[in-house]
Amino acid sequence: MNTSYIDSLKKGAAVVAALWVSGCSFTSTSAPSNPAIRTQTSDTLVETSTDSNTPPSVDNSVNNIAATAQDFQKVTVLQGLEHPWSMAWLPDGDLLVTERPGRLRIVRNGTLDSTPIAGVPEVFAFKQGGLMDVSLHPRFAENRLIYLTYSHGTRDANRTRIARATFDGQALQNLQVIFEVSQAKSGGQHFGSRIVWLPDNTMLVAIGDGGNPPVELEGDLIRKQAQNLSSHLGKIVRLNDDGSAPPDNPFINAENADPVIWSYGHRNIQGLTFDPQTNRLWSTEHGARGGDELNLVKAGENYGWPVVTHSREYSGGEISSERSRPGMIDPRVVWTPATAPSGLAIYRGDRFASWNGDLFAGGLVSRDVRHIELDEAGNVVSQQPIDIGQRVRDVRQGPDGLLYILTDEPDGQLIRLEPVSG
Ligand SMILES: [Ca+2]
Repeated sequence: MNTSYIDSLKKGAAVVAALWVSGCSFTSTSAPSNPAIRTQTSDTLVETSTDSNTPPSVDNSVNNIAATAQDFQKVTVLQGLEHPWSMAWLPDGDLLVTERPGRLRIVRNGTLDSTPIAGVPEVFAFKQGGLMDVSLHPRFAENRLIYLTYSHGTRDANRTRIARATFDGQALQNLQVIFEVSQAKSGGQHFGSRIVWLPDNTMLVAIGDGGNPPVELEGDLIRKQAQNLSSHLGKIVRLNDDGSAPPDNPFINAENADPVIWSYGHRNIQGLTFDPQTNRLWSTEHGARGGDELNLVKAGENYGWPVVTHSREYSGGEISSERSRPGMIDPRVVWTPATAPSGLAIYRGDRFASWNGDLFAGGLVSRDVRHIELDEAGNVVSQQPIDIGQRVRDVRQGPDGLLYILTDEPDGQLIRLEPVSG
């Protein structure tokens, strides 16, 4: 990161309006580390999402622990974004933001350009679907490649796609679809589709299970595809940058398994982040009614859905009587009631020294960001809500070492958390 890069970010910072500022000081208590903390919050949940719920009775052993005191303020950087979904910084400090209805916006020198970027593919914008993730190729400075995920098709037949294009600073050129989910589905639920790059320049992309009952595929509930290794539904897939399967994928030689599959048994991952310092991949996944999960994801593993789950049907009935099973990986955190987690960042920086190595998970229904403190071994030792008061769709660490938040609203905001020196 060079000096001019930081300078341009600071220039952007100078024009923002601080709509509200609220310092927050965490009190400190202690508790033993626990690899699977089940935390109940006192938040009043507002049911505005298809993935909202009321709490069933689950074994909530509350671990009310606080992180090291860290004063910070929340600054509204921008507003007027229509259901923003994801963001990615360009090397010059400008920021790309997707809007779910199908627009790619750009923030130049701190100001939202009124003209969306041309060349975005036509998207199926319905319910949870539309234009979703945006991500830069790790070697963007050389190849100018940008990756987008989006839903494509109709209400009767749609699927998640990944496309890449070169960005010339004004428009996308040479758009190419490099991947699409193997089977079409109906309805507007559970598309995934976060992108994360690994150090070897392969990409991981989360794909949702296709939807809730009564949505079916091949005569059975579509959610069962999460356990079908020949389907992309309910998986994390690992791809080369051109969409092909890397030869060292876990199921590359398995019979009747799709070679791009990295992990399986996922319902709908909406937060995904890779920590290069520990080589750990973290995900947040929606349950139905309760049972949202934080998972530490490893290649080739089964994360259980819908065979084991803490979640219940929206009607209240059991999805499964099993919460855990040998050979399936238990979540590190279960959120009941659901937070509807979306957006996940591992913080690696020095602007918030006490937050280094911690996770920050947005919540659509909880309208907050959960600060999840990890120990060296990756065990969750505490979590604290940072109230945002709006549906949180994405959380990212900016190149300036600050945390940025997108809110999923018709007039969505870009919010920044900044440290306040005591
Ligand atoms: Ca699970």
